[in-house]
Amino acid sequence: MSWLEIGLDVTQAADLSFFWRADSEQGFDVLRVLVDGVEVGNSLQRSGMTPWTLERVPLGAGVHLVRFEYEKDNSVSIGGDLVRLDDIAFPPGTAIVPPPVASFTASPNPVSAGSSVTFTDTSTVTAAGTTGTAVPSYSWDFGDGTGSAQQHPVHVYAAPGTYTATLTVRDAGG
Ligand SMILES: [Ca+2]
Repeated sequence: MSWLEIGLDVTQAADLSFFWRADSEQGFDVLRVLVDGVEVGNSLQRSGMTPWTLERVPLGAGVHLVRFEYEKDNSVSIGGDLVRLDDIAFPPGTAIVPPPVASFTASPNPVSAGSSVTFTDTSTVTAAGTTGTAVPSYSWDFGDGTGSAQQHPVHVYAAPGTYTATLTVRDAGG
């Protein structure tokens, strides 16, 4: 699957517009458009051999994650077996949301095996969305084979050792 994601901070509700042109077999390879993780329009119509087609997607004011994804069926290949996108236009006054910068603290550190460590998220999220995939989400890897999706998790290391914890933050910016 190929995809393109754009985080948008929309100040005034208006349409996102874009042109697409499919060059593939009808109904097998489709272009999906998702706003905040929710599919919009009819992906089955964005398929087959088509001319350039203008499509508009209404966006409300606020932070949104727009995702274009192209799912290919590799068993059949017709034409270029691709879809093209062009002239993606945002509502006036829209800003692109920059990617978050992940950071955290761990306390206490070091800690005795069997005692709890509090991880505190200190990441920079420029513009937080309030719906679906635009909402910041957190993925922790504690380095001992376990993880968490909480923003500020508490973890207990069972065995002594040195562990490297990593945090991945996702939001409308990437
Ligand atoms: Ca195909």
